[in-house]
Amino acid sequence: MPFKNPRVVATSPDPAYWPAADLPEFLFAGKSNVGKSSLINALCGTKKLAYVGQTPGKTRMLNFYEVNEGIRLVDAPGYGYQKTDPKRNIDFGTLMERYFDLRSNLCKGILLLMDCRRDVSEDDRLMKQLADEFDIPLLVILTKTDKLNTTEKKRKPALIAKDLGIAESRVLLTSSAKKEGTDQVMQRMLAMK
Ligand SMILES: Nc1nc2c(ncn2[C@@H]2O[C@H](COP(=O)(O)OP(=O)(O)OP(=O)(O)O)[C@@H](O)[C@H]2O)c(=O)[nH]1
Ligand SMILES: [Mg+2]
Repeated sequence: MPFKNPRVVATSPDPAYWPAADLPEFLFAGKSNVGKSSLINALCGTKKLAYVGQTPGKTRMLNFYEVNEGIRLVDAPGYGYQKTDPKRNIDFGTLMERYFDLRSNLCKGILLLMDCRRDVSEDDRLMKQLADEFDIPLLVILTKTDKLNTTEKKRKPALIAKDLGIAESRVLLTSSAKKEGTDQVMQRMLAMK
């Protein structure tokens, strides 16, 4: 069952326009094009909530979505995408700094998304460090598992967990395209809120 009654509550890089600090939040982070917006849509049972694009860098600011389960999903821009428009966009580091400074106490989990076919990047490691620094639980979501065969699906979580130095139970496999693993992600989020 997807999250109920998903709605956009804010879309801005400016904290003045962010929602009141009154609900547990989950931050969706990861390299550009990894499937953050697609996963949010899959969890919410819609294709239209978060903007999904063919070219990297579609999500440019923090997008806050609220669901009836009493949590907010926060869609972050992807890192590793350089083409910022200086007039309209602030860089990823500044945006994350703002978010963590103001809302790290609200953030009950960072969902660090990684393409299941790739290795851990330096930016992924930095994100993990941020989670440690602010004492926020981390869930690693390996995305696009429809691109992996069964053997690789079995192997990959342990490899990534070892590389990042986290428990294998913190690594989940998902395919937003096939709606696989999404129920498990929701259950974990609700248990963390
Ligand atoms: N095969 C497959 N493709 C996927 C899956 N999830 C997302 N994609 C594709 O990956 C591309 C990027 O998806 P987005 O959800 O926009 O990724 P994002 O991480 O939000 O990207 P940015 O906002 O640019 O950082 C799109 O072409 C999606 O259709 C999946 O589970 N399987
Ligand atoms: Mg996006």
